[in-house]
Amino acid sequence: MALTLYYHPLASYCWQPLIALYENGTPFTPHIVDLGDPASAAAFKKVWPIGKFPVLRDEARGVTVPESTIVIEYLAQHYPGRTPLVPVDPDLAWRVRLSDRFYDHYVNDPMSKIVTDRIRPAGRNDPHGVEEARALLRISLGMVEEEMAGRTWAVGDTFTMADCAAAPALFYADKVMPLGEAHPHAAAYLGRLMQRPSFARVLKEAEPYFKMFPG
Ligand SMILES: N[C@@H](CCC(=O)N[C@@H](CS)C(=O)NCC(=O)O)C(=O)O
Repeated sequence: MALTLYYHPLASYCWQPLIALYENGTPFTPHIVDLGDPASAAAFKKVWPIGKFPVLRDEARGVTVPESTIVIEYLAQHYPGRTPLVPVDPDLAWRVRLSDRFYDHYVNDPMSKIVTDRIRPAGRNDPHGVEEARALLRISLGMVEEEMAGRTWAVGDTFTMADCAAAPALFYADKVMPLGEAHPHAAAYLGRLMQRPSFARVLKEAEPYFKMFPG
């Protein structure tokens, strides 16, 4: 198979290309990377020395594509399917890219900061950084709540790359800062995302690993 996805089933950023691949039924070889296993980590760093996943390898075109957003852009361009995840309309396209950036930088990143602080070695925690992350996440979730009051999907009328970014970000944000009654529209949006077959499949496949989630 031409496409190989290097990923871990629990990793939030990896869920984005997985959702995209499942949306379009794109065939690929899943390659699970275990960063806790020195051999697996070393082999992965030969593919992408930065050592962060997801990374897509396309043997047919001889390219290695890192970064969740760029993987989805690449798939949309070279392996399009029934769900066009990046709109053709240029104005809709920049809105989708902005929303994708928003969910990555202002929801997923602060959520990840809060989660990864829990697995730092004793005495190496960063309470100030976590406090800043919680403050940013509070603002971002407030913005999502306002936005989703009048929308079904993140941008426009259809499921796009922005929803691929929102799904893992909101799923895990809800674990560290429960959306609860204060964010009914964001919570309803997360519910819609979880019912989407592509994301439901990602969650099902992550189930055996959820016991590894800290907290
Ligand atoms: N900007 C990157 C972020 C990727 C990222 O941070 N991935 C996490 C997993 S969700 C990772 O590789 N963590 C392992 C590490 O940082 O060592 C993207 O969008 O793909």
